[in-house]
Amino acid sequence: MHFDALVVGAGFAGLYQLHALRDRLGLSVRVLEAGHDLGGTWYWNRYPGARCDSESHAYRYFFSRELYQAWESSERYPGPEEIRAYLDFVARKLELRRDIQFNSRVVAASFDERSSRWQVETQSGERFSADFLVAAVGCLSAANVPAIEGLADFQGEWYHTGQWPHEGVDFAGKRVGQIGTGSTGIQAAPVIAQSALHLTVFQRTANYSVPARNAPLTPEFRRWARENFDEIRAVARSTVNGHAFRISEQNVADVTPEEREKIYQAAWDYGGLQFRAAFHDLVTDRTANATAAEFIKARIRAVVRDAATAEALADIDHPYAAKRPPIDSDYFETFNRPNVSLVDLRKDPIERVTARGIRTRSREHALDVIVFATGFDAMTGPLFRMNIRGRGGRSLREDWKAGPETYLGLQVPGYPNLFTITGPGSPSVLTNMPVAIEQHVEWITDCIGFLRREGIATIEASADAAKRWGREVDEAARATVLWDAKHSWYFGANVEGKPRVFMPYAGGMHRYAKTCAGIAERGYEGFVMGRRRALVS
Ligand code: N01
Repeated sequence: MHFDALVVGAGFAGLYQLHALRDRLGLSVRVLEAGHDLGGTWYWNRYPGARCDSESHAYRYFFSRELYQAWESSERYPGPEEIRAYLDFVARKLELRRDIQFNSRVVAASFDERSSRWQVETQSGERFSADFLVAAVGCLSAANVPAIEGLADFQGEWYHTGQWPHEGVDFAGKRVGQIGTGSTGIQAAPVIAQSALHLTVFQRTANYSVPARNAPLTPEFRRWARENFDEIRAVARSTVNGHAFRISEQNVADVTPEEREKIYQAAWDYGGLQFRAAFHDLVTDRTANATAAEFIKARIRAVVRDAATAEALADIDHPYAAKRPPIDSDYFETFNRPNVSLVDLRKDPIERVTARGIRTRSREHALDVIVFATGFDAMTGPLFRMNIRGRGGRSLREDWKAGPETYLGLQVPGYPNLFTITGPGSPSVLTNMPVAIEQHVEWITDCIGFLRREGIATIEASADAAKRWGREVDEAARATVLWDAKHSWYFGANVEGKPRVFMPYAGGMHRYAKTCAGIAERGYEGFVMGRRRALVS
């Protein structure tokens, strides 16, 4: 079956890409989705406590005022069910489902140079071809279960948070071990602890967290959001991170220590990712950052009653927000429960999983359930899973052995007509994702529209442009404290054997969007265009 464009993935990115290519350009489009339904990350991530860290009035599409104003969010942060309901509402409004094929995991995609077409195969052996292939596979969709010796011997149940059973997991009366204290683990632990007999949290790297302060949205706020669509969108599209809040223009050094504490306290009380916006220079100045780090560490010590546990939780070895900063609902408070304990893996590392539980250096922890909140093979993993092959049969996995090489995170040299929405080298995971997704979808749609109008068959990033962009991605990260946390998944450090390359673009969403727009205006500078259609035999 041939289509003008194939889109892989039916999350935020795939749905909007389908709408844009089909309804704006009039292309024939098929979306291939591995899951049984739409939702992308929110289809898979149904673990206890799962909730978006972006606020509901910003975690939406902004491309249509009508869509925006027709949707009502119920809480400050939307949960997976509400996000899936929202995406279903969008899909119904735009009649998207008829062009989406579920249960269709792409297992191979190769570029045929003779026809300048992509040949795509799904797990069930179905084959498709297309002029354009758009990977809308998300950045965090390839679950990372660490290769801990002995897992096959474990007699209990185990789950990865990113592949959570749809029917849920009953923890009542069970001894649960949770490995991982990233954004996911920090959300999951308080909820698991409520029903488990005992929860043991295995912490490798202590982490900052700020209270989310989730709450139902008042009718006044919902009305305000509806009526202020233009302003909310303008803010989200003009900040470094795509969120609908402004970042303070004040630097830490501009205020007295007393004023600083008041500002942090107010941000703490307000809750959420806005804590990072309390001062202008928190992610660019290490001295400034240290004041935020100290403030949070002091809160941890104040909340957690057991001194040794408090010390292990506050023993954080990287600047605040150098790793993705979680937000929580009673995470640190959870360690005051009598049925919760913490194992500091830096002092007492895991040796193996046994039939009965997890053995650390000092003892065996008997468990009925192990929860892996161990994150993802981020950014490159979802692309590798598609076994992408470009010109001359070259493989993406091989080409990226030393780290991803892209131009703007949108295209890869040697892979014509392949677009990667929020690919490595773009702001992606450092932003409120729908904003980054919309910018990419619109750029890709404009680009394909341009190619069709001009009768150009192929577009491909030049190797030089990709090299130059790689240096910019590197320099942008070096200018921030994100460069300091070499053990973060931004560097691929959570997956054994993965090259340590900083993957997202840390120069800011607004600056990036301007760069992309300028490149398009200058006739797609840095891209190589292929033969005109008329010449294709
Ligand atoms: O994954 P992570 P995540 N032994 O990689 C530990 C987004 N997100 O699923 O730090 C022991 O951050 C690992 O330890 P260390 C968000 O972008 C969004 O929590 O590598 N421990 C770490 O503690 C986020 O950043 C939302 O030393 C091991 C944890 O597992 C991203 O998803 C919610 C280990 C993994 O943390 C990923 O978050 C949730 C091992 N072998 C997530 N391997 C919302 O918006 C790994 N760890 C709500």
